[in-house]
Amino acid sequence: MLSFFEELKKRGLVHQSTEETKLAQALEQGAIHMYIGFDPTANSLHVGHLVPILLLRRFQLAGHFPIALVGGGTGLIGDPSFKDDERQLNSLEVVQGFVESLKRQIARFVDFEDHDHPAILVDNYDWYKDVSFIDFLRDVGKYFTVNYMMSKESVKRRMEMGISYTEFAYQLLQGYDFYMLNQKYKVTLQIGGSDQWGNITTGTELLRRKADVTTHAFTIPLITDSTGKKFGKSEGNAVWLDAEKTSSYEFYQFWLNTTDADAVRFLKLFTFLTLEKIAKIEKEFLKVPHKRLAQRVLAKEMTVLTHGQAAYEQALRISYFLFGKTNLKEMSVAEIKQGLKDVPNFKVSQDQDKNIVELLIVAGIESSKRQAREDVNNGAIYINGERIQDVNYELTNQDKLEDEITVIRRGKKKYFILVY
Ligand code: 383
Repeated sequence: MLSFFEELKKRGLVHQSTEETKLAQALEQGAIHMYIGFDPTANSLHVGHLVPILLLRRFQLAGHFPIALVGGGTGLIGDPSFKDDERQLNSLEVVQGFVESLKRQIARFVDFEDHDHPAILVDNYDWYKDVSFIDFLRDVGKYFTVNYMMSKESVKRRMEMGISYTEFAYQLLQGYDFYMLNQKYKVTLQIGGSDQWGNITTGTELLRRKADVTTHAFTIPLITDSTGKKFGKSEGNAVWLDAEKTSSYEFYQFWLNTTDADAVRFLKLFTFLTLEKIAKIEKEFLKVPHKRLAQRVLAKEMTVLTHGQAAYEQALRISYFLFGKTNLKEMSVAEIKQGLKDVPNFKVSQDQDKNIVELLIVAGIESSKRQAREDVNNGAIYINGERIQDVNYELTNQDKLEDEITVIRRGKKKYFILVY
């Protein structure tokens, strides 16, 4: 049997670490407290946060005590790590709003109510709101030279462009958090993405210098796709965990679109399927890659984890519908809208002539009457999934789904929506 740490390594979850034998030993010797931090920079986390969030869960399942830290304090400052520009400061109210959203999201993945191994949620604003500047400089700042702070890769790249004193000081805050959590909960391990190595080691250093304790740390590799691009964007947009920002259908599609070269690696990084199970899936997948078994399993696991079983089934239904396999009548308008988010919409006015040929023209679906008639005659036009071959057809209220829209399809895949 693989040890827990060996398994994490095999899954590709470990990049840099403090002395590995000591870290592996600490994990074998008994339950430890570990933490990962998330700054409230938006009202939702995104797929780039998933590996760390799921790591909290992995530690919990392995019998350790995970702590999710939400940076209500650090979110007021702004982490400069590998950021090209200085951050815009958000107001306290805005940051606190983000904190609440993040807490709710994290609770979906990590169990704060578990009897034996409850996870813990902390907000570093709880200690920063009362720390005085004088005390902080004396109790924390004194342990570090500016030279040490400037030597971090994450800060160095900002030296030419300029970095405010505020953001420069950020690493001391993250360092102090590790110290605080060690004092409060005996936290001995901090994890983060590889962008966090500098901030994390400021913490292990502070603990060594100020409290004479040895603590551990490791980072997760930066996840890139097989072309070397940073993971987590779909057509240039972030893929959010909040279904209001990225619908569960889009979320499902994002995973389904994983390339063959990435799919198995992503199963190891993101899902809770055992490595044995993943090896079996890989074998099947490699025999018939075009069936996309690995992508389908990945999309299912991730959608169920993030949005639940019902949302996954809905996403499947929407996909089938787009491939012409689900009857439109079995779908709600909300579902249709998710599936057809990017198709052209046309607002039909009250006094619009409702003849099919006329409508095809005004809605910009057809460019000429001749073409419109020809397509109708040839059976290329569908209204709400039903072929209409009569050029004299008049749309009525019966063609409105939930009194709101009509779906027009031309040919196999071209969709349009009429809105009333
Ligand atoms: C704040 C206070 C701490 C410890 C950590 C923090 C947050 C940290 C940070 N993390 C990123 C974020 O908040 O900025 N300074 O968006 C991301 N993390 C994790 C992981 C990651 C990092 O939340 O690499 C991706 O998700 O570390 O970019 O005491």
